[in-house]
Amino acid sequence: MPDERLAADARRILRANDTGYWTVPSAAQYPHQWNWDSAFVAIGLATFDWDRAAAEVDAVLRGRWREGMLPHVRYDPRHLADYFPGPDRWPRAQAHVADSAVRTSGITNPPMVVTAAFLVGRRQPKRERRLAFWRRTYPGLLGFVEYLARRRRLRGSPLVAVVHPWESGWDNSPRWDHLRAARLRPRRPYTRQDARGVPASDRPSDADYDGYLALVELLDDADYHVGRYRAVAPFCVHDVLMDALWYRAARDLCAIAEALGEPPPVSKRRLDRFAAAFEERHWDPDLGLYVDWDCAAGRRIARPTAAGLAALAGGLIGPDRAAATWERYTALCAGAHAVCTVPPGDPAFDARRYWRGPVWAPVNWLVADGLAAAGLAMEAAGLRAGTLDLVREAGFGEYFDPLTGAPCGAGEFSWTAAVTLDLLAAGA
Ligand code: 2M8
Repeated sequence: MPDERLAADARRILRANDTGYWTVPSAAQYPHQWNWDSAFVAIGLATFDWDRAAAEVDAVLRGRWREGMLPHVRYDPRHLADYFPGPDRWPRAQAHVADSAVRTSGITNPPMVVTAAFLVGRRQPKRERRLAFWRRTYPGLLGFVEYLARRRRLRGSPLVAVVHPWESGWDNSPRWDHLRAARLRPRRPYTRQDARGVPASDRPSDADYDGYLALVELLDDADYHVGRYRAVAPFCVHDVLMDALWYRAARDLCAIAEALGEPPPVSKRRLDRFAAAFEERHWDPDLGLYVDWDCAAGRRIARPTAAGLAALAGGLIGPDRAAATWERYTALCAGAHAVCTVPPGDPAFDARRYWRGPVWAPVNWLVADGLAAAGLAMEAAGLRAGTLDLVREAGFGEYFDPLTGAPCGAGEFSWTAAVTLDLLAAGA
């Protein structure tokens, strides 16, 4: 398929998924606004409709909590019956939302929206318009970066405490299998709705959902106070990708501040301290990969997944380590489409089950971005071209089977379309 046709299809999908207020990930499967989906969407929209891209960032900021958190879901009141869980599962969360007319979830997502705001701004050729966009979004972006640094901080570490698998965005990744093993059950009964349009075998298991809903209750009981939640909950992690994207967000925020003539919001000392803690907690010398840290058990989660590679996008992993982890991980995934979120030889690998193996376009975008920043230009170009080939062949699936390249999950998916547009615009 020629590039112009592919770009036209991607633009059509983003238009079709535009509610007029924000872009839904997929009208059928996810009818609300998702924080980090909208960040990728804004990057894609900026390639053809800058105003609409800027509005997407504004819409994420409108879900802001008084303490600065940007929630992972902002609900569309017209579609409450079409997605589970709705705002009624996060009752205490609603009092935290700065705008009392807005309904949100009670957890967050990796701060990609800060990076998206920076990249979208940079695409605006008119200096005044660019600065006006950054000027109006800066307080919300700063509030979010500081929320993660201050309210999600555990004693003795500058890294971010992640309190729910949905916050990571990698819901049922084997990285979080210790939650399943804890066999939590929610008090309130519930009915899943997520397998109405896609095969149940592609989705997280019922045991996973029990854990997700039980954590939601524990968070709500604690009124979203991490210290109180931690005292009773078995799930609290330093997610390698959340931490890497926090560091990236902090640096991108500093660049925005500089353009605005504001003092640096995060000092070099803080950044260096964060990077040192990242290296100490996330580097697994035995695996030769970056992995996650279980704060409850006080140990590394030694599972090989692509999260450690996507973390290259943070810009806090040196070029030698970047090259070595890329080589190591691609060797584990030889013969499969890049980048498998779990290597095919891993006992937890499942070619279609969501975050347990499949290829995801935004993950590829992050890995390629990180490879390029680490000086691995050829590898980055190869991955970008391979991602476009996959979409050309399979269409705009939510994600892809890494063994066959077949699309999985929902179709006409926004972040796949957005990443495609950005890769095409970059001349991949
Ligand atoms: C998936 O997560 C939601 C819960 O937040 C779900 O399964 O219902 C994940 O793939 C997540 O990363 C993504 O942001 C969201 C919307 O695309 O769907």
